[in-house]
Amino acid sequence: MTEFFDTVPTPVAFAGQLAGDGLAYRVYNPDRVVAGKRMEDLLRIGVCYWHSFAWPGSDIFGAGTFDRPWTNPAMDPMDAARMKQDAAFEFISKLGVKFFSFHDVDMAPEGATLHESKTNLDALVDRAGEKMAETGIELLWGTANLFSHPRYAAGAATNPDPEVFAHAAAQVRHMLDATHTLGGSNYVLWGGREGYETLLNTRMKHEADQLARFLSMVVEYKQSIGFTGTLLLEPKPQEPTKHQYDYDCATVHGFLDRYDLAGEFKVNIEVNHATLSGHSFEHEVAYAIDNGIFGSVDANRGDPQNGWDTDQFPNSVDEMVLAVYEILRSGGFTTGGFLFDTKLRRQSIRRDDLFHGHIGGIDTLARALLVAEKLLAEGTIEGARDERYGKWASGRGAEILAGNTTLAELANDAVATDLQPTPVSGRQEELENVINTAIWSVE
Ligand code: XLS
Ligand code: NI
Ligand code: NI
Repeated sequence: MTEFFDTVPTPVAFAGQLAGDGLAYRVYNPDRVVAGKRMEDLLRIGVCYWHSFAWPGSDIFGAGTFDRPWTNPAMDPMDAARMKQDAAFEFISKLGVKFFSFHDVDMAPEGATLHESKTNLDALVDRAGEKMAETGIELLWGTANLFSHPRYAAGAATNPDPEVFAHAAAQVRHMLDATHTLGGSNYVLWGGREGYETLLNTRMKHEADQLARFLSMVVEYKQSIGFTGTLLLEPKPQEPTKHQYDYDCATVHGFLDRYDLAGEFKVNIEVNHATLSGHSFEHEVAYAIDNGIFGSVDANRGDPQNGWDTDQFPNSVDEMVLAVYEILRSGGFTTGGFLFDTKLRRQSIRRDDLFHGHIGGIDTLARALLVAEKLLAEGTIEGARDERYGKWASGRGAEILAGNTTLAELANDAVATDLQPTPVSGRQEELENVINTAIWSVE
């Protein structure tokens, strides 16, 4: 078979800090043991099919710029899909990572009918299964594209038309089947059109009820086919829709609780979506972990000057390290991983640019992981947190938490003893220096 990435003859390997100009990992060493596990098993890196292979480099002002021959409309769509699949598996193998993710329409062309779309997808999924068996590559998650086609302009599960809801059900059922067949670790639902453009034509409560019905049906179907992967919702505050219902982790968590869906869904947190919602990435990760809904991560970042999803490759250890610290501290991923839902810049038109983007991002995550390991081993951050809340472990603090005292009793005691609490330092600058010292010193 002719190779698409022919300037990269062999898989990218770890070469350490002294690596020359060629494609090599400087930090990411799959077999290196970190906090008792192999780095590869902790990071669980995945490549996304859509931005890396299906997207031609177009934007809202201009056409595709990338060298992706299978996007040529003159090609037979199934031949094009097979060519794209060959390039995708070649890339993932040469990058030397374990996982990938795809939407139905990334892998196979939509047919004129749902039946034809299903036949197309089944053929490509079978072929993907063979390639996975040959290469050892695994599916991190599958998902259905419920946002590109004009039928979904007013939403999928939250569409005012139940026929659109049913169409979405057909796509999700099929992609759940495909994900199950391929042994996927998770199934993702990102509600890009589940929201509104204007309240003038929108019944929010009605749409929330519809969404909850849809998700309940997904749970029921998942159980009926024996799929044991994790169902994930991917929060995002807006874009493409003005307001999206899955705004952030806390909003999703409240929704799941309200509709008795807690325990059935976790979250797939995207760095860029976290910052779009006005939070830091580590805030979203810490919130999800604290509330038992942490699932997986889309590692792509935004640009602080832009208010949209630029989907850039992670390249700042500073931005990733506190989130990676929380993930490691809580025991790491179970079924999740770090998916590169990343886009090249539109001018990055060389075929090997896709390697440079991923390698830099993976090295950044690997380094953040080493820093997190060091911080955990040192224990300074956890020690400072323990000390700060230490008074809750006994005496008055423990009594309050155990529910053994009333507001009046506390008040009486405070007055009688003339309580004069002594302010203590939050030590923020000192702790920030602890993080930087670890970033600068880790090897
Ligand atoms: C878009 C989302 C999307 C999901 C998968 O902003 O990140 O790519 O991850 O549908
Ligand atoms: Ni994403
Ligand atoms: Ni995104």
